[in-house]
Amino acid sequence: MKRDIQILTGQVLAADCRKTIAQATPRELYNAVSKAALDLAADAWKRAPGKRVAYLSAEFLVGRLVYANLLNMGRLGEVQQMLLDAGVDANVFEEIEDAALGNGGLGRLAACFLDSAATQGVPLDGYGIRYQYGLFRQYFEDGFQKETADDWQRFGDPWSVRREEDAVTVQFGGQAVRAVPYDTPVIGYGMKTVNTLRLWQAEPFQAFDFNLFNAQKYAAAVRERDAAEDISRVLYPNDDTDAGKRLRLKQQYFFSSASLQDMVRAYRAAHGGDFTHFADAYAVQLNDTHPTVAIPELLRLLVEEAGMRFADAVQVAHDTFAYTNHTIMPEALEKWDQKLFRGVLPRVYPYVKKLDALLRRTLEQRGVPMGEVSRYAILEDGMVHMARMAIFATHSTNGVARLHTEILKDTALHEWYELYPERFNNKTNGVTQRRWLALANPELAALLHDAVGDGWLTDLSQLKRLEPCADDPAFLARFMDVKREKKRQLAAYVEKHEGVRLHADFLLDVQVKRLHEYKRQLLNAFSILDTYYGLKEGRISRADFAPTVYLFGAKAAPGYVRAKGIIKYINELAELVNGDADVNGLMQVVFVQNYNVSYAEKIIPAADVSEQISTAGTEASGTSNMKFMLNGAVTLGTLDGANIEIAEQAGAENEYIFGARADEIARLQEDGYDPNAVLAAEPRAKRVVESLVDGTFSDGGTGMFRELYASLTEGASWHKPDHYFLMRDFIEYCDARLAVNRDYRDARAFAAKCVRNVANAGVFSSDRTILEYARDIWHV
Ligand code: NBY
Repeated sequence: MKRDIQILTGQVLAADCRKTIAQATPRELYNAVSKAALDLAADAWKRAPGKRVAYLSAEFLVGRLVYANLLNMGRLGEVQQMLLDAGVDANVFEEIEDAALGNGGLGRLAACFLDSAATQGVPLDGYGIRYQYGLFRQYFEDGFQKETADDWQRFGDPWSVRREEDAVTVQFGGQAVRAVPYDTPVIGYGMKTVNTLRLWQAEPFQAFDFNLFNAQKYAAAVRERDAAEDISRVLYPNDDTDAGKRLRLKQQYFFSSASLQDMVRAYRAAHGGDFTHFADAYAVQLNDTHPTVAIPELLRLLVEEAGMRFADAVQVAHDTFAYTNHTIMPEALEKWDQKLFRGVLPRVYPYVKKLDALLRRTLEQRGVPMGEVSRYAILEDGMVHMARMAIFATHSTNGVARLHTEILKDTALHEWYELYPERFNNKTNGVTQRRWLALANPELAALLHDAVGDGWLTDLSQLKRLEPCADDPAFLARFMDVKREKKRQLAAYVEKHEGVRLHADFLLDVQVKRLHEYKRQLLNAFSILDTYYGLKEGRISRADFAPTVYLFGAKAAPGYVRAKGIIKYINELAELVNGDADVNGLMQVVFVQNYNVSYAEKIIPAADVSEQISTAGTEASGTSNMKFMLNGAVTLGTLDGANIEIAEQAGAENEYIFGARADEIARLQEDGYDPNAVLAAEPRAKRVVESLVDGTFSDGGTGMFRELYASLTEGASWHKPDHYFLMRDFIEYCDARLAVNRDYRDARAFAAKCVRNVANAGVFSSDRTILEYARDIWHV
């Protein structure tokens, strides 16, 4: 019998705060609705027998849970009606903070995987860290990024349950801390499966030292507590390289060890002390190298606590673990100073040494020449090489898009591919259509409902049936109505949050993602400036130009000075363009603050053009590209990451592809590339690049723009000039952008392209991805 969530909510509110739904504050309502829903999910939240997958990830960028969970439970409509009846705005929960326990694509992918596994009935649990503070909140002051702490639990955390009884001890050298799990149900669509996201919180054994307290040594009295709590205090805000910080290594070991102890304990309870069949009970996926220390930790547990021989333990680890690589950037391949590693993890280090020795013996047996060994060794030049350990000690290494996996095999990890070709495989990323279509774009979902039914909610390939609608004028008219409505909603949201009135009737061109040189937001800005000059000077016809909003959203890692310089530059550009009455009817540049999952849910459905302009060969996959496609935007992009597969699925005629391909970039890197030759030959390129230093814009005296200029024209000790080939692609990019603009004026033909994108987005569901992992890697 279906229980009434309204009655339950009313009961919780009455008990907790003696209020009715109409009287409750947003936070009280949020807690009551969440508690009521959690209660309704309780019966389904049981552990099924059989093999389970543990997805180990330092990041889960889940965003706001309440609407997504209600949607999957089939309760969203009911709750919206309940709020309406009580005279409460259905968007009341937009005040609730996102759970931003991740940086970007890698963390969001983990969250999409949780949703897909639960929906597809794959027995997968997420394991990670319950950071007290998630990714910093961003605001702009005079166009510069500023950061503040993200206290995401400010309104409570009603979706998690503290499991005191499952706490474990994690030992670092002389320090022991308690790892206490907080479990959040992961509710599959239709609620047939409810999996678990288990996040560990670090706590002391003793809240404070009473003797020190009595001696009035207050700081010393809480030192142990602070040192323990520091471990899960805050998410590191870098989305590329590890800073090599001691606390970061402690975080990695903290959740890896706690998670494995959890599995070992459950295995022992179910199967006794013989761990030879551990891999039949658990598959453990390592989300990048961040949890790789789990490998020597399992070896340690098997040898020291289960009495296994080292060689047998290695076999168990090999069968249990699999590794996903998310980057080919050589500087991003994680390594730790050996001394630091040994100092922090003295109990684990011996097992790393044994693995390294085993690797060296294996290389010798396989006839790898002595001179080559240093390219493979786990312990080499004073460092512990995590990716090498992850490839050597697991049965699977996968990339996240076809091109990315090919680059891993051909170059980045070529030597490993030669040694273990059978271990390498591709799993192209995906996104969950529940959050990114049904929830974010109910208007488009309703249109799809009428056209092809609702089967796409759990089988996205059914969108293919939409293809004929691209030729149906009535359908296209409705599609355009939806876009208009989503732009109107976005404009209202942007006005509220940025105080800027966005032109809702303009073409909407969007680049949202972390701020990185390789993602080339600066190229986008240069092209906007070139368009601005073109319009002002008559090179581009005003009469033919479709008015355009250029929207950016991006956080820069707080220590990434160049990325922060690019943010300032774009904000300066926005001031120039938006302040010029001469172009106000044609262009608007908006950089929204604090771009996050919830903002993405507003922006992506409204977009016409998806900017995916990374230097070919640098973006492993991308996932926002898939979210835009699913919501009917065309891709303006390079042949990089999953863009290639997107263009292949939708047909290249429905995207705007430009620029050097990965093979050309590789050739230029080999044979030499001279951006200054482009600048000399192409006045338009020269002019926009010079804007960094000729007084067009001000960096407030920080020298940031001059440094950016130098990075393009001179390079630095660690890289050549224009490392990401902006000048190589500049004119082609501007041309492609103008082509989009021209095509947009035929609204119906453009809408048809958009609809063909939706119709062919089926393979980019994370349901497809997760089922491939389950079949090929986890065998569940
Ligand atoms: O992973 C991203 C890739 O750039 C993107 O192309 C891909 O689609 C996505 C999912 O596969 N990588 C990413 O987001 N990486 C990080 O966020 C990250 C975070 C921390 C660290 C390194 C990378 N770290 O070393 O601490």
